This record gives sequence, C-alpha cells and structure tokens, in this order.
Amino acid sequence: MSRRRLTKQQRARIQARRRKVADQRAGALLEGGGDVETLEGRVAIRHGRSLVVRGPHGEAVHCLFRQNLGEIVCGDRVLWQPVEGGDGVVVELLPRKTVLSRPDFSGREKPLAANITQLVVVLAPRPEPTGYLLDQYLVAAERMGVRGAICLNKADLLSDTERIAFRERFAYYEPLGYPLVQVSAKLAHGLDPLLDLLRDHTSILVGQSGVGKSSLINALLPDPYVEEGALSEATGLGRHTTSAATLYPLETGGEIIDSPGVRSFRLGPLSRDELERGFPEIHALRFQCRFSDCSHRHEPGCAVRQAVQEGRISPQRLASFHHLAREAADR
Ligand SMILES: Nc1nc2c(ncn2[C@@H]2O[C@H](COP(=O)(O)OP(=O)(O)OP(=O)(O)O)[C@@H](O)[C@H]2O)c(=O)[nH]1
Ligand SMILES: [Mg+2]
Ligand SMILES: [Zn+2]
Repeated sequence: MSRRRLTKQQRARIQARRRKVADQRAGALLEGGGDVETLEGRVAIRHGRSLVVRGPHGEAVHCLFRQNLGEIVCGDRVLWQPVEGGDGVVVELLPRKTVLSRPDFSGREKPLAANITQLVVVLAPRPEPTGYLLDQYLVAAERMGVRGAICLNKADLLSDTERIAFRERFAYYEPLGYPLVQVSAKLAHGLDPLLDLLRDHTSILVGQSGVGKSSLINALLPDPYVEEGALSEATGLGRHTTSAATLYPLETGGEIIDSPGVRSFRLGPLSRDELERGFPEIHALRFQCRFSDCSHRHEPGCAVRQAVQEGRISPQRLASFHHLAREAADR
C-alpha cells in the first residue's frame, strides 16, 4: 500500500474541485447540444460524477450529468444526448418504479439501485449467514413490492449431507413465497434454476461481503466482467471488493445488478403495517390475535406465539420481527 494518505480536508477539496470541473464540462456539453437527438438509456454504473449508460442497442456510453438532476443510481432510466467524441450528457432522470436505499454514515437514506423487480439474497456457508440480515432484506423486498429470493452459494465447500442440511436450514422460506436455489459459482453448478429465476427480472444480488455475488455474476455472464475478491483466510470474511452497484444484461433474459457487500443493513423508517407485511406468516395471522394491536410478545390469546409453540412459525423469525419492531420504535 503506497497510496498517499490524505487528510479529510484535502480529500474534500479535491472532491469539490472534481465536482466543479465535471459541472463545467457538463454545462459546456449541454450548451453545445442545441438540437441534438435525445435518447433513452439505462444507467449501468455511477462513478462519482460520471455514469456509464447503456443506449438503445446496449452500447455503453460514458455520460456526465448535472447535479440538479438529483441522485442518479445504477438501474435508473435516463434521457441523454450524444456529444462529439462518443461521450454523452444526461439531461433527464425518468421516474423510478422502485428504489432500494440504505442509510449512509449520517443515517440519511441513500438510493443504491433503481427499477429493481427482484431482490436476491446471497448466502454461503462462509461467511456464516445471519438470519437477521436475511429477514431484513426480505422485509425490504416486501416494502418495495418486489419478489425476494434466496441463493445459497459455495455448495462445493460442503459434503453431500452438509449441503442438504444447509438447504434445509432455509427451506422454511420457500412456502412463504421466496424461491430458494443452491449453486456453486466456482464450479458453475446449479446455474440453470438460477437463470430461470432471473429471467424477465431486474434482479439485485445483495448480501454480506464475500458470499460470492460478483463470482456468481461472472459465472452467469459469457465473458468474465467483474473483479472478485479473495476470501481472507484469517477471518473467513471476504474483502470489500465491489465498490459500486453495477448492472449487466443477461443473454438468457433479464438484468442483474452486482452490489457492494455489507456487514449489516439498516432499514429506513418502517410502519407497523410495513413490518408485518415483511413477515408473510405473521401477517397472515393478524386478525387472529385477541388484541388488534398485539405485539406478539406477552399478550394473552396471541395467535403468533401459539403458532411458534406449535412449530408453524420459526422462533428465529419472530425474534427478527421483534428486533425490527424495537429498532423501528427507537427511531
Ligand atoms: N469455494 C467457493 N468459493 C467461492 C464461490 N463463489 C465465490 N467464492 C470465493 O469467495 C470470495 C469472495 O467472492 P466475491 O465474488 O468477491 O464476493 P462478493 O459477494 O462479491 O463480495 P463483495 O464484493 O465484497 O460484496 C472469492 O475468493 C471467491 O473466489 C464458490 O461457489 N465456491
Ligand atoms: Mg463483489
Ligand atoms: Zn399476537
């Protein structure tokens, strides 16, 4: 690591200067482009003030944009104008159907990707999955109104019996409406059911760092596109390699978005109704508790706790529900 260490101030100054130059350039391009044709495109990736936009024929064009267009992210649909030299300039951000956001360091909601129709949570035997993170993502999917799905990767690390046991651990989710597939990105095993799942969808792969999201995308694409990280042997945690959400078209139909791994995920503000809808098996019992505002904690006549006792609802799921309810109440 020979990279020079910059102070916060220096970094901020450099960023401000870059922003100004990009703005001036975008401004100049915009003024030059009097009656240039306007095309529709899809944002594949955003790097600071510049974008890679896929044009009508799937070609990748580097585009600049003005700050007043708002926060443009991967998956956004935009209008852009070609300029000399093959670059372009984005002139309009089209309305989003869905947006996945997560809070930034200051707790402000920041969009990560737009116009997603499916959220695929990737899990692997290493790093060890956390049920809470999975449940948070599934709540996020329900809240966005998109399908949630689960992809178990790194099947090659397990023996036959371990592989079955790993799948069994998450089989609970299938009847709730979350498809489950088990694959090995490394051996390119089990990819057909995954491709079926991805067809006709704009899917985002999410999950902990090191579970193999980028590796999966590499396995699915004809040419290796994406850089994979090495799994750190000491901790079993992957290095944070993917730094920006990136969209790729799939030859078999659909689009797939690689996203930077997380250690944890925090949902934005969540109403009681949104929370319950995020747990379909709890939502289904909402009229059966004795009290209509039942917290499913200690009230008598609670149909949800009854279902847990009878083995119909997983105690971990109810624990995730309570954890999220507490978080929502704290905000
Ligand atoms: N054995 C095995 N290793 C895998 C498999 N898929 C990925 N890996 C390894 O796991 C490590 C992390 O893979 P990445 O694809 O970079 O993981 P990621 O989820 O994109 O990580 P971030 O970008 O940090 O979020 C790499 O060393 C991969 O080679 C798999 O199916 N089997
Ligand atoms: Mg990655
Ligand atoms: Zn209850």
